[in-house]
Amino acid sequence: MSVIEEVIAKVKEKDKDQPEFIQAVTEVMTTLEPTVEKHPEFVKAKIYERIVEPDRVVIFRVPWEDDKGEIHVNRGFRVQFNNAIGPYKGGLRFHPSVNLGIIKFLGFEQIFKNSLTGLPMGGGKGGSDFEPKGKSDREVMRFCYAFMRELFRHIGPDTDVPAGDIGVGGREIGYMYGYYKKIKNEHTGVLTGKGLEYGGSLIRPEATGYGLVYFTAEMLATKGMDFNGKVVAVSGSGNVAQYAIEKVNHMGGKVIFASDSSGTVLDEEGIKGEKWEFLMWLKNEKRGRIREYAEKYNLPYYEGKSVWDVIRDEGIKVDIALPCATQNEIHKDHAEALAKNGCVAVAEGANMPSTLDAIKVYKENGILFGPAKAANAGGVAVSGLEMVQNSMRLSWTREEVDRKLLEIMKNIHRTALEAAKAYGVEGDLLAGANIAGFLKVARAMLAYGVV
Ligand code: NDP
Ligand code: 2IT
Repeated sequence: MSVIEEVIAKVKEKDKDQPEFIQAVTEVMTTLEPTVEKHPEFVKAKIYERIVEPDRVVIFRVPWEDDKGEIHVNRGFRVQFNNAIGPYKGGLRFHPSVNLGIIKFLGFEQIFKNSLTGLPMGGGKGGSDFEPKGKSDREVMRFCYAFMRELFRHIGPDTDVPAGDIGVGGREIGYMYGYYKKIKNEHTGVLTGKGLEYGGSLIRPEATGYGLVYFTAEMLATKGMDFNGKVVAVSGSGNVAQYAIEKVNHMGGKVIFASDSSGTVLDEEGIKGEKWEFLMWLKNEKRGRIREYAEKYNLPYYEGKSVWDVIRDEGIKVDIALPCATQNEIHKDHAEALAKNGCVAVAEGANMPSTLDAIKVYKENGILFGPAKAANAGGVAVSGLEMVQNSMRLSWTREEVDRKLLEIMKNIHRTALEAAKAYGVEGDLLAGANIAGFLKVARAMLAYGVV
């Protein structure tokens, strides 16, 4: 067995109740095979074994009171995975599906993603099995306070800097930051994604979606293509999806799908202009369902189906797929349907939206593939820029931040391609991103000795 196979086998045995973590480790580790031969020093220092073990995991009780005075108890998590190259950095997810394995997979991916941005950030992730849907603002506020009542002792601007993810947006960051500031009596950059009035960065809300489209444009350019006139499938209708749709429109593409966990709408005219504004209002102000978009514009709605189910079942042709909802939304049969219908590129806005089998199908069919840790790194990159602005106590303009974001996305694309070439897997963005992200962290770990 190779070193890599041994590491995967050990994780499968030790963390057998964590399928998503096993999947993420398998995806990263198998592509690191070419680094083993070139770096006996990593093998000797057991870097591969060490990198799959988090620095620490904090699990805590989150008791809170609803509007009727009834008490609820949720479980809180923060996985501080690796701080070799900077303070732990990564989002918080509030969703009923959250468990240790999901937070570990996200934290593990974050190590390599953050490394790829070129900014000094380690990898971490956290969250809770709390369901924000259907809760009043006051209930969300009490939950966020209760969550921060424990989390505050584990984080800090030079220690660990959380941000948003599924179920955590501007509202939640506001409540959590307000509570942290109150109990610590400190106004520091301990969270990113803050409001503009209290230390947030321009373009942070847009960053993941915009960055995804910038990255995809780089991928397309390698084949002499661009977004102009392309039909695009975006899944989800949250933060990442919303700004991905906006940027595809800017670039001359047409987005014909949006979805949520209840169903999918097909809008063959494209989600643009006043319709995009309505989507923003529906999801961010009203906090309604995508079904209401279909009803308002009298469009086909597919209850209980994902975007990828609809493409498969209805045989709909799309040129580009941008999954922006959640992990493992694209399975093998979905990927086969995309290939059959002429899709040329898949770039991941969500974290690990493609199963390992789906990724194989992309490869076999020559579909350009932009893996999450490269394609969606724009969000955390602008979080890094928010940290810089907080430290300097100044704020950059929209144009400055957007220009830096574009530069970073281009750089990630180039770095991944160069690493792929240097390690004998030319053109493979997945392997290249994993290798490039890994090398920086591994070298730092090596420099520290055995800690
Ligand atoms: P939001 O909470 O804003 O939106 C999530 C969207 O995905 C909603 O439309 C939601 O539908 C849908 N969704 C969530 N869970 C499921 C599920 N289990 N099945 C089907 N649909 C689901 O989150 P974000 O837009 O921030 O995050 C989307 C993805 O992007 C996640 O994978 C996240 O990890 C990743 N990401 C986010 C970044 C960020 O900066 N926010 C940065 C990098 C990656 P519903 O409303 O019904 O729940
Ligand atoms: O998955 C991710 O990169 C995020 N949710 C953003 C993390 C961050 O710290 O901005």
